[in-house]
Formats: sequence, structure tokens, C-alpha cells
Amino acid sequence: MRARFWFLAALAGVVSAGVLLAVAELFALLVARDGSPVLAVGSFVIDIVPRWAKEFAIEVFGANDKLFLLASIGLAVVVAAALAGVLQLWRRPLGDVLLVLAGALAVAAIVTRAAATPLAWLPTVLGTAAGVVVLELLVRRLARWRADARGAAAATPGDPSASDAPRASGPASAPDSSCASVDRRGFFVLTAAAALGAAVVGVGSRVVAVATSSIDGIREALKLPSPRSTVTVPEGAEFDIEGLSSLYTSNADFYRVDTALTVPEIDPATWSLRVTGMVDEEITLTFQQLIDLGLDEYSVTLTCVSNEVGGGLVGSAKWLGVPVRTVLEKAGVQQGADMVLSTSIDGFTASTPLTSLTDEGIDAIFAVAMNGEPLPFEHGFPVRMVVPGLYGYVSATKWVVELKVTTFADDEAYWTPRGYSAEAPIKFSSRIDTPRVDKQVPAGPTKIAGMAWAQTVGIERVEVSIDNGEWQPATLSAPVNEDTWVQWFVDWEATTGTHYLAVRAVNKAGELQVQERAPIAPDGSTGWQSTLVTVV
Ligand SMILES: Nc1nc2c(c(=O)[nH]1)N[C@H]1C(S)=C(S)[C@@H](COP(=O)(O)O)O[C@H]1N2
Ligand SMILES: [Mo]
Repeated sequence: MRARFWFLAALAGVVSAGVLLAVAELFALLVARDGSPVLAVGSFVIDIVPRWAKEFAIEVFGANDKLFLLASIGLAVVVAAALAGVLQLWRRPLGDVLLVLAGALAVAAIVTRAAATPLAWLPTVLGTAAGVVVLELLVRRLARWRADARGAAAATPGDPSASDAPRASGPASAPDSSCASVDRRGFFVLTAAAALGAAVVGVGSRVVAVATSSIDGIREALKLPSPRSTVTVPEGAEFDIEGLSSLYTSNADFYRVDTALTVPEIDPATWSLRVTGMVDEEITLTFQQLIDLGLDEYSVTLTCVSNEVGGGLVGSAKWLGVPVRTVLEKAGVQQGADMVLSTSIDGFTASTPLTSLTDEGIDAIFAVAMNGEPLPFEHGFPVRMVVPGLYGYVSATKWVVELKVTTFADDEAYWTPRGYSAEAPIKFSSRIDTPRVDKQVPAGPTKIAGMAWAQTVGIERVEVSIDNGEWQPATLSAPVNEDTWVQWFVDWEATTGTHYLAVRAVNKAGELQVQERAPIAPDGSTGWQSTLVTVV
């Protein structure tokens, strides 16, 4: 009997929280799209979870790590909402207080986001008000129903639950059971209506928000001028070997790494880039002004610091872009600066050594196109940075909106306090693509093949060792440039049994790839990849 009321109170709490979120989503759709508390809180949590938890989630859930995060937040919300209902029945207005507290935390997460619009707080405030009203209405009915029921029970001697019951209004000697049934019906009708309303409004608002975002059309209609120069891919730059990665990674297959829970949607018409900090003159460039500086094509292989030996967080593209140097020159870099802090619209930052952006020999660019089309949204539309030779987290800022010329002593980027180095040149590496551990190789002539990269320096040689035998040189593809990976292969007469394959590279500076294993943190993995293959 009593347990039932607590359960219903928890239900009332969950329904009230549902109303809170639904109303917030509705007003987010109407007045401030970035005011969705669900997304803001999710992004906030992403930023505060410690590295080990992030790595654990990625390890266990792989690409579903963000889904896992959303599910965890969802569960936490349900538990907290149920608690609010129970508290409200126990001591009014404790439940209201909990809802308001949750709303306040969500508002804090929303307004502290880097790109928060002026009215972003409003949807959550309105949602919280609606949630409190619904909680009040539901739990009041529930409390009256309980009081009536206790009154009725008190009249029935021998019911232990009646002993501590407060007096219900009305004479106990004449328990009004019709009162209880009115409140009971009222509670269930209101609960069902609120739950249904919340589901329809909440889901509807999100669906409409996604469907009416016109940004897809804008990207599709975007016409970029043809580049002044294009990349020449030499004869022999690509082998036709089954299982070997292609020289250029298609946009669909390109790895994606970022902290963004939802991909920012930026209209190039409203995008601008500010150059601030230690400059002679702060400048702001519009998208048109940027591309008017002249587009050229660049071939660059990107690499993530999280790429394990033999891993896939590396890919190549032909980018259209403008040198970062050209933009910095317009602002005039002052003496003493040694770092450029680039900021994404979602608050992510990267610290890039100034010289990596200003050296004539390094093709650091603001990229606007990737493999022949405007940047895909996930890869930074409309503008991102690409800096050959540096891991993505210290250079490749997507959705970039600001460059601050500064010093490593004065400023820190997103990943620096999270266990990664402030500076991180790519450690050159080589990878076996085929044969793979999980595929059986038929005995007979075959090819061992893979990729190798040493951005800004170039790959001189790749060597393969079979069953710990002598290192034999692989045949290299003709390099497009020093910033782009190369393919390699060796012919192999595969004999039945299990074989041990290993690969290593030598760069054009004459250095041998580091053999010693290092983890990805703090500044990138090292080690020679080796693999066991089964020949049948
Ligand atoms: N805005 C933003 N830019 C970002 C990141 C990010 O989290 N947010 N991650 C960086 C990292 S760690 C890498 S490896 C590259 C990956 O670029 P891609 O997703 O286009 O492959 O983007 C970089 N740029
Ligand atoms: Mo990365």
C-alpha cells in the first residue's frame, strides 16, 4: 500500500522531468537552437570526464562511446527525477527544489559554452518552470489520495499502516472514499496526459529541429572557386593490391576524432575568423574574404595522437585552402610570440607552434574543401586547419573561428591539462594493411603491403621481416609529396603454417622508426608493428 505511493511519486517525478525536457526542447526549437539542455549537459560531461574514463569508454564501446555517454546521462536523469518525485511526496517542496537545481546546473552548462547565443538559457528556464508546475499538480493529487486512503484505513482497525497516518481533512469516522477515487483518477489522467504530451512535444521538437536545419542545403549549394594550382599525383603513386589502403581516403571512410557531441552547423555566410592576441592589428575575415585570398590544392596526411601502432586513425586527402601564414601576415605577428591558439566554435582549442604556421616550407592551411567537395560537417565545415607534421589535437582545429597569437607560457589548449603534451610532432610510422591477422592467406605467391608516413620529412625506405628473418626492402609507391603517406609492398611466397611479419620505416632524414613501444599519451605511440598470419 505505502510502497505504491512512493513508486507513483517516483513516476510523477520522471514525468515532470520529461515535461521539463520537452518544453525546453520546444523553446530551443523556437527561440534558441543551442538552448537544448540535453545536448549542452552532454557536451559539458564530455569535457569534464577524466581521460581514463574516456579511454575506457572508447575501448569498451568503440565508436558507440557517445551513445554510451548519452545513455548514462539518461539513466542519471531518470534516477534524479524519480528522487525528485519521492522527495516531493515526503516533504514538499524538496522535489521542486531538486528540479530547479537540475535546471540551474543545465543553464550553467548552456551559458558557459563557447558559442552560446544570448537567449540560450531561456528554454531550460521555461522547461524547469513547466516541470515544477507538473510535479506540484501530480504530487498534490497523490498526497491527497494517500491522505484519503489513510483516513479510510484508519477507520478499519488492525491496519498497521494507519497508525502513523496524519489526519486527513474531514472526519475520520466518515472516510470519504469517493474523494480518494477522484484524486486517484485525477493523478492517473494527469500523469498519462503529461507523459504523452512530453513525449509528443519533446520528440517532435527534436525531429523538427533536425529536419529544418537548412545547413545541408547551404553546403550543397556552396560553389568554391577552382584552385589556382592542383596537386600532381605522379605515375606509380598507387598500387592495385587487394586489402591495401587507397592513397586518398574517401571522405566517408576518413577517421573522425573530436569532442563534439553534435556536429556544429555553421553557415559560411555568418562564419568569420578573428585573429587576436600578439598582433599589430586584430583582424576579422569573412568566408568570402578568406577564399578571395586564393585557393590552392594541398595533399596532406592527417594523423591522430590516439593512433596505436598499426591503427587506423590516419588518412589522406586533397585539401583546398589558404596558407595560415597569409592570414597571420595580414594581422602582423609581434615579437615574443611562439604559439597560436586556434579555437573551434564549440570551444575546443589547439596550441600550434608559431613556426609550424609561418615557415615557408610548411603548408599549414585553412582548408575549405576535402577531396573535391566542401568540407563534410564532421570534418569542420566550413573551415578547418590542416598542418602537416603535427598531430590533429595540436593543429587541425575543425570549425575554427579564432586564432590567438600568444605564447606556450601564457596559454594552454584543450588537451594539455588532460594529459597530452602541449607540442606534438607526428612520430613517423609504418603499417601492415595486408595480410590481416583475422584473414587466412592461401599458400602461394602473395603480397605483404601497407602504408608509411613521415609528414614534412618523407619516407626513404620501408623494410619487412618475415619470421624474424633479415629485414628486406619493400617497393615504395611514388610519393606525391613529403606530407602524404606512401604505399609499400613486398612479394612473399607464403607457405602453409603460421608466420610472423614485422615492418619498420626509415625517413628521409636517415632515422630508423623507433622500435620501443610507447603508449599514445602523452605525445603519440611508437613501436614496430608485427602481426601473425595463418597460411592455409
Ligand atoms: N573543433 C575540433 N577540432 C578538432 C578536434 C576536436 O575535438 N574539436 N580534434 C582534433 C583531433 S584530436 C584530430 S586527430 C583531428 C581529426 O580530424 P578529422 O576528424 O577530420 O579526421 O581533428 C582535430 N580537430
Ligand atoms: Mo587526434
